[in-house]
Amino acid sequence: MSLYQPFLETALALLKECLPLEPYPIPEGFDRKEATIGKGKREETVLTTSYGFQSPKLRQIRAAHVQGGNSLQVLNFVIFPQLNYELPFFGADLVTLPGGHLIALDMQPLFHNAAYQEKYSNPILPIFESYRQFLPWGGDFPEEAKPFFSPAFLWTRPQETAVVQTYVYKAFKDYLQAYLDFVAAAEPVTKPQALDAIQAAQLRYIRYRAEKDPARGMFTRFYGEEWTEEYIHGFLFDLERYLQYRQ
Ligand code: DBV
Repeated sequence: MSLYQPFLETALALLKECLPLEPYPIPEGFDRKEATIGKGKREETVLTTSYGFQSPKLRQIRAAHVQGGNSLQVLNFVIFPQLNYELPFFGADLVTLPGGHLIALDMQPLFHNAAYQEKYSNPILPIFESYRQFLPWGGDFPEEAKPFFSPAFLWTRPQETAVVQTYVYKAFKDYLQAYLDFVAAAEPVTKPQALDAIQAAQLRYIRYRAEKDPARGMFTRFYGEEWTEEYIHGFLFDLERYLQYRQ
């Protein structure tokens, strides 16, 4: 079984327990995609499966699960709130490559002011601190990505799979539970100016992630450019399409 299957199952169970979930449409041909890579003894199948849900306060809850054998496992799980909530994004990028694991977990902020940080980062800091000794800072990451992370950004590169199965798994659950607490408490925003600011911040984030998706190269090699671009813009980071078509 894949390393990240228990993460996915736990997340979906927790979401179902806390929220009235409806399916979120996945474009045809993107819910499941398979490719065979390598030759002879090194032949591997890479399977990518997609999951999408929505709830009254959350526009899109989506996961991409890549299973490519022992040296390639990914769970990218992101929650995009409705545009009338100032909730942060829940972002998890759990990546296993031949060189080891790369773990990014955060409540990604819409805004960087003291009040926002007080509301959406400070409550997470005790959780963040409790894992720091087991999940040390992962070092360099792209400078231009910094504005999209919070002070509670858990970024770590464990060598051992056992660390992923224990501490990372627990941290993932704790962050998601804390996020669901934020969702439960969130009140809709109604002021036009505040709504404009939310939409602008969500667009900034989605454009950055679609443009810089670190999985683009991998997906293009496996499934081709056309499939990959459509997957990125039509499902993984689809806010622009959503705004175009919702009228
Ligand atoms: N990352 C995604 C999606 C993925 C995915 C949709 C479905 O956003 C996988 C798959 N992330 C993925 C893979 C790699 C990374 C790396 C396969 C490894 C790429 C490689 O080494 O070839 C956090 N993810 C990363 C890195 C970071 C993140 C910082 C290292 C990239 C680098 O060093 O260049 N999560 C990622 C990120 C944001 C985020 C950049 C920005 C807001 O939320």
